Amino acid sequence: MQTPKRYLVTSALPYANGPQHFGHLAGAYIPADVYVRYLRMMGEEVLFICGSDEHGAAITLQAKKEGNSPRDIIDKYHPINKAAFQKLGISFDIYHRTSDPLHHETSKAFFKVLHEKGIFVEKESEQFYDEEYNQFLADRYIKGTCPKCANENAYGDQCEKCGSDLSPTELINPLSTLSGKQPVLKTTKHWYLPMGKFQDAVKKWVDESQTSEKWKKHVLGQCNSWLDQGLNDRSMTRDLDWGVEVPLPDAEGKVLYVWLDAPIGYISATKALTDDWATYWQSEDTKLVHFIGKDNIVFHCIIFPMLLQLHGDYVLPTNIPANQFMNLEGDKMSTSRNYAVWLYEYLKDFPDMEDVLRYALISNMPENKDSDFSWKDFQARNNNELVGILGNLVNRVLVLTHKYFDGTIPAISEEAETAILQKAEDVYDYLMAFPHELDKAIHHYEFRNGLKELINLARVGNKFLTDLEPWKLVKQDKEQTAKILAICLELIARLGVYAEPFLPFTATKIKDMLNLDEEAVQRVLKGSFRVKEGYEVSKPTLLFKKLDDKVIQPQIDKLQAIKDAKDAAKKAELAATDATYEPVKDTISYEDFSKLDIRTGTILTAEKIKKANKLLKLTVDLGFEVRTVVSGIAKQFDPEAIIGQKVLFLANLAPRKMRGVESQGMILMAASGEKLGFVAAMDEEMGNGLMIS
Ligand code: B3M
Ligand code: ZN
Repeated sequence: MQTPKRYLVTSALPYANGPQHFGHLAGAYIPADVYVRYLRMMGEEVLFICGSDEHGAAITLQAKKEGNSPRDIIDKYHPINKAAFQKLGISFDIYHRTSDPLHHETSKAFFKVLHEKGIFVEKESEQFYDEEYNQFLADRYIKGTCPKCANENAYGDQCEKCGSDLSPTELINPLSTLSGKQPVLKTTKHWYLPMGKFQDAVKKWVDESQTSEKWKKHVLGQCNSWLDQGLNDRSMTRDLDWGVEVPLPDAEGKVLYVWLDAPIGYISATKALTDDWATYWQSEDTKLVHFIGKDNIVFHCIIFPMLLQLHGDYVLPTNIPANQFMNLEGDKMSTSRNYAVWLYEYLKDFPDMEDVLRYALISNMPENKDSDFSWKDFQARNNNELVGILGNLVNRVLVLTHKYFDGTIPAISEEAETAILQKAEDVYDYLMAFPHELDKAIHHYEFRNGLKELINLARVGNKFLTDLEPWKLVKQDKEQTAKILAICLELIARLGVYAEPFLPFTATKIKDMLNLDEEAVQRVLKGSFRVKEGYEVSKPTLLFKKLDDKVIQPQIDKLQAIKDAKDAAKKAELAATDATYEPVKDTISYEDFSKLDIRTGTILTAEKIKKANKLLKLTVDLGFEVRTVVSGIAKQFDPEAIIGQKVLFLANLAPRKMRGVESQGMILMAASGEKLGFVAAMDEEMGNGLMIS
């Protein structure tokens, strides 16, 4: 795309079925907010759209759990989430709701256009039905064992353990979550999107998108893997009594699939915000960017774009910079186990510390791989970086300006000016380069790096002060001291301005203390802000305060208690099973062990071997070479599912022929009876060919 005329930025619409936690915030809301605030600051035209996703089984299941109606649920959680986002400075232009009549109208009209174009395929099929509750079961109402990874808690549409996309009939031992009983199959009619038919156009768009703005590797990887496997028909309607009614005469009791109506929610929210919505959604020079978590990639990168293409008159996203997941104290966040830090809790326990959370989450944002939030890291970042570097610099400079000059910079002679400017060269170099580096980081969706640039600027300021020691110099040369402080004030002004996207509350405080008005802010942005004689600053108030263990430890303890409960439950479960373990083999010497050449590797390709139902033929990248092996894992793993899997590989096992294929080594597996698992607790980035010793 040429330079865009306007930006349309969306954050995933959270289900209004519960409160939001740190993981959500770091995934789709903070990054979008940093991006949008930066664009606004640079004078771009931008709309920032979000709202509650109020349909789907996520809502009805929660209603059942709380013994309330779906309406009660959404009316309870919508305001909670809206308020938490607002408190944390997430600057949506609108936080809409998909239960709004305008959204229902918009979604119905969208569906109708596609229906009239003859895009959907009507199909009768057998679907699970709960005879006790007299209702068809939406995918999420069915649980069972995943056919790909044997996870016993897979849902009818997806296994959250291995990420496989499933259909309910694929589940082994499916059970209704309503009655807990085995459901029966019954015929029903639905409208399907034949995605296979339209996938080439999506593929073309995905490929071409990369020439204007490369997508993140993990996003593109997921898209290509979906497209390479070939897309299946996907039903766009559901048998459910909660959602947007299907606008057709023969569709009573049916609603639109939630993943059809939810993304249309971005459009209806824009409509609710402005009459000018079509300019945003239907002009080529709009840059549309969706911020989401990685579990939403397929919907935003394939299905919704396909629907938009088929509708025919909408812009498609330029980028979908999905984030990965954020863990918590080394463990996966989990709503069902209550293992998370909820935003409303944080806001209560840490009043007036919104920016500290933003800082900690951005510093640790899972931009390209999963990350981990820990309270110790939170504390350290607050104490060492916000208090120790940023707050310290601002405070020192303002205190000194008041102490020596009553808060007003005096006149400075030319010699004094030149003398200090020579010493400040590094500072100026950094000041000049900084806006470009920041701009690059933001436009590449590298918010962690952007924030690093900001804090480095404060580091440079601190070093400048420490090197030049104005508190000593002041006794001999007041003019030079004034110039040092003037330079520091210029630096702080930049911090105040450019902190806005990241730390909006702090940015305002700094700007207020420096008495920077809008016109001065503009000069800072143009790089032409200079502190001259008569420049006046207010008395400083502390920007951040130290957090001590007394405040942090209870948070750690709270999470530890949840972990302990989980471990205890696991132990009890193990004790209750009659699992037997192989006895430990005879002791060997280190020399014996060292004969094994075990390497790290990655599975490159996998295919079934004809007429051998247990065997897969694999190739494994060992870094220094690629090996072919035959492995007896076909019953447990689908070939497509294990491509890219990290493995440990016995590289010096004598080759042998199996079914006509020479097997050149062995993949190490953990085994218990028929159950098999890969043994490779390796970092994503760990290379191939490393020796295990
Ligand atoms: N509500 C899923 C989620 O919260 C879904 C996002 C909709 S975005 C259009 O993860
Ligand atoms: Zn699975």
